[in-house]
Amino acid sequence: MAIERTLSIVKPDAVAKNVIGEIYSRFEKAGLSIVAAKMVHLTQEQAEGFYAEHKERPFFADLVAFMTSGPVMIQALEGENAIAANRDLMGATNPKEAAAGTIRADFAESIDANAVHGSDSPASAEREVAYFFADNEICPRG
Ligand code: RTP
Ligand code: MG
Repeated sequence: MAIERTLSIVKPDAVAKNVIGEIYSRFEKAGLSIVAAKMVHLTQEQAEGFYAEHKERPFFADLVAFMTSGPVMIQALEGENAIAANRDLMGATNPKEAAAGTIRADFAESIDANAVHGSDSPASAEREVAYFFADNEICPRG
């Protein structure tokens, strides 16, 4: 299995609920290591650029408004199959459809306030990690 990196964000709803540590614990218990982290209150420009792939979607304005509504915790995770492993931990986009025991089932309120972001492919992981972290801000394990 491949060691990968993926970009994870604890979204404003989960930061406000004070569950950053509980979410980090799930990453670590699943064998994912935090190799970079920072807390940021995203600007509109940062959020729009990050979610640029969705800019024609009807929910884009709401998504950007939500992602700039409070601070987020941004981390790069590293481990075996990290991209899919993180998506498994997160659960479905809509928390009503998220499997029991997933982060979104346990902490998310709605499809908008859905607790976490995770890269969805190797290409998006590479772009998203580089969007928030310079090479010298990442501390690889191993
Ligand atoms: P994310 O990018 O945040 O990890 O979420 P995701 O891959 O599970 O979902 P994605 O399709 O990339 O959508 C990004 C975020 O936009 C909001 N969304 N709203 N109202 C809607 O139909 C709708 N669809 C998506 C969600 O907050 C989702 O996390
Ligand atoms: Mg996505």
